[in-house]
Amino acid sequence: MTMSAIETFAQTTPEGKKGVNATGYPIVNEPITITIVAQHDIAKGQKKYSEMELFKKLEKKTNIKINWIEIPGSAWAEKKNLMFASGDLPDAFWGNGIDDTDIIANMDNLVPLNDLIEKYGPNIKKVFATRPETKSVVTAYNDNIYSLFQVRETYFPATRTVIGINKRWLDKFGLQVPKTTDELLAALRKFKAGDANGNGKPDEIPLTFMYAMGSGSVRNPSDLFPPFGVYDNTSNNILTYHLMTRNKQVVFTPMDEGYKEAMKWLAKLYSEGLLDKEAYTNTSNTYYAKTRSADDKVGVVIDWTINSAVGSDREKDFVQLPPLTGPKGDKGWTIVSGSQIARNKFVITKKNKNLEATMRWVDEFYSPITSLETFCGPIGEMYKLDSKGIMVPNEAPKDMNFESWKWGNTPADSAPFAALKEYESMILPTASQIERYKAELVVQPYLQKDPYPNVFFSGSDIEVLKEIMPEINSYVQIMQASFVTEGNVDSRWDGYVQKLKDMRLDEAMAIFSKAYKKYLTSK
Ligand SMILES: [Ca+2]
Repeated sequence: MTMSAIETFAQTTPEGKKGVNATGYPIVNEPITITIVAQHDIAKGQKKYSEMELFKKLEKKTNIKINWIEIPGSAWAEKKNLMFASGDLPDAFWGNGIDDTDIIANMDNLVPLNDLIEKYGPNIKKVFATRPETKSVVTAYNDNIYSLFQVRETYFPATRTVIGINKRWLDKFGLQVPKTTDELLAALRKFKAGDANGNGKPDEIPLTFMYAMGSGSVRNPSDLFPPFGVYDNTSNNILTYHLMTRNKQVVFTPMDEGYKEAMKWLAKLYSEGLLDKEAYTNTSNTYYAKTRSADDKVGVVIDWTINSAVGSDREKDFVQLPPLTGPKGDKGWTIVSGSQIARNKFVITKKNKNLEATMRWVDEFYSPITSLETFCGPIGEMYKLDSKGIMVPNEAPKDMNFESWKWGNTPADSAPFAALKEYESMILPTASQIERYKAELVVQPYLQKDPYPNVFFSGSDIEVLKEIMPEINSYVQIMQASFVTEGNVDSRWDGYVQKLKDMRLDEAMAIFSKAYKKYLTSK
């Protein structure tokens, strides 16, 4: 921590909560200052939080001035730890820098927010009522709420992948867009055997993907598994990869019968030369060299959008593959649990002498219009209101796309807010939101019903999961590649399951089930 930051902390807000209005504006009659620490990397051309119009508007309305201390990601861990260790704390933390472990380790320094929300959080309470899962997500295992949440639903997908299929190739062989796994298999066989790109060489790659965890999982084959009854989520918290629920029971997908069937199906594709030989070793360089090749080499691609897979020039040659029906009639699309609802976006410390005013201030971010301005961009600079009062996006300045423009004008994903689905009538989407949204509409009727939720583990449970799960996850990853590329899934399956048990999977599953039951009762 720098000296200046410590000095800033020393000038804490004035004592006394007289003059806090329970409703209406301003929130306080006499201006007050609240010190907030945030992790914030500021790219060239972007603004500090202290310079953003959004916060300035709020200061005028509420009479609450924010003394922002913005710390870059590179210095964050050290400075944050020092603040907690020394007790030299701000009034609140904002954004993405606080995680469950920080909260568990520092509960004594944090203010439980339950009563404050009840009395001074009318907007938050409204979101709790319409989205009960938001309350579950922020409720710790001791029933206290230590942090506030974020909801990203307005033009934001609940899914990770879009699958695209080469329409020129389908047309060449007189094929319809496949609706079942069998029809897809038949199409891939045609692609391979029939010189689909017409160059006289057997250079077609009927299906390709790039297997990765976390944010890289947008190019995974996971959405080819729901036809076999499994939803394999590898997108968020490394401790809860591969979990789904079925009939209120937690399932570890890589041990499920459906996953085994999916492995056998992919192994068949691989053995027939229909799957990219490098599907499990591709890097983004090798992947995009194939998908964006001018030689028209690939039949089926997996990515965030078709455009991101094949590029703007070839996008028109591809159409989206709808959810396929599997051999037993199963059909679905994986929901990425935790990408739409997240916790730990705002935390109040025991140093705060203006609890009521602080809660009223942050509650403002959960009003519909402030939520949209926080998530999408402020009215005035980035959006204008049309004659019906609908937010319409302005053109981004030259040499800047709308996304990077947004990051310079609003905290967006690093903020507490609730941009709900139903607010889509209040705002028009941007061009890239429209593309992703259209793809989402195709899979929406078939979305996974009960993904494993974003549960709150206790500190000791997190420690156990950290011991067990990363190792299991790497074993599963290696074995998926092995099952698909080497086959013999049936004969090797029992040994694989036994090995997972030897790696203490049952112990982890007991923790997952306990946390899930707790989550269901807090809902
Ligand atoms: Ca060819």
